[in-house]
Amino acid sequence: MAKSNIQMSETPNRIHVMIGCGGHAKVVVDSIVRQGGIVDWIVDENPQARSLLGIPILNPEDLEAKSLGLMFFIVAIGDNSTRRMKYLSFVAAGHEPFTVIHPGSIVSERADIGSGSLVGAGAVVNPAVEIGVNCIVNTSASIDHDCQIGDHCHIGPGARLPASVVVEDGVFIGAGATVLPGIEIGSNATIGAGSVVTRNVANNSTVFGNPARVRTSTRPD
Ligand code: JB2
Repeated sequence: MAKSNIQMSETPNRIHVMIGCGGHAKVVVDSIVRQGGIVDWIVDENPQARSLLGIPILNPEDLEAKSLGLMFFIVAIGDNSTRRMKYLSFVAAGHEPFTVIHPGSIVSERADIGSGSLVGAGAVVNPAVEIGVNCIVNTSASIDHDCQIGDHCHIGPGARLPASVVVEDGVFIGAGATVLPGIEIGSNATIGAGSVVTRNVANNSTVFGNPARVRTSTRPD
């Protein structure tokens, strides 16, 4: 069942933190506020950062020093590997990821959205879709029936996955790309913006163009 797992009324004293204070963080804060949630603190390693959209920023050591106990968190960093690393370290420390679904998105009750993921404004997630943990379904992305998205993926703004597309962990699909029905995209692959993907994509590959062609592969499959 698609739903946010912000549970403020059940755990009113549990602090909500967001990791990251760059461009993507602004989008995530706005989505959280629009769904009726709050962010108590932002955590970021940039020592110059003081606040974002009125929310105070702490560096990780200051957050630790506050001894706030177990927290709800979301990682608001676009880069998949950085977001994955931060997510795993917060989970390992016992904190609980929360999911953010912008109220201006359309998400089927028959879709599954993993914890710590964001579904942004104008995005559509149709029935029988599974989305893993710590993903970004960015602004106006469209994920149609029976698609399976792994963990730590980023489906870029306006990207289109018409049906039954399989996306493994850590994949980045650039803005406006289209992946044809039934295509499989291997883990940590990158799909360039505006590409049309007509063939399966190997793990760790970078493909782009129409039709999308392989440009690099950092590791043999
Ligand atoms: O280890 C790290 C790290 N730790 C904290 N590596 C990187 N690259 N960044 C780290 N950060 C924090 O993430 C930085 O201190 C900074 O606050 C934030 C990255 O901000 P930036 O504006 O560079 O990127 P972003 O992830 O917020 O947004 C990117 O991804 C979005 C999806 C941009 O490409 C946006 O245009 C895009 N919409």
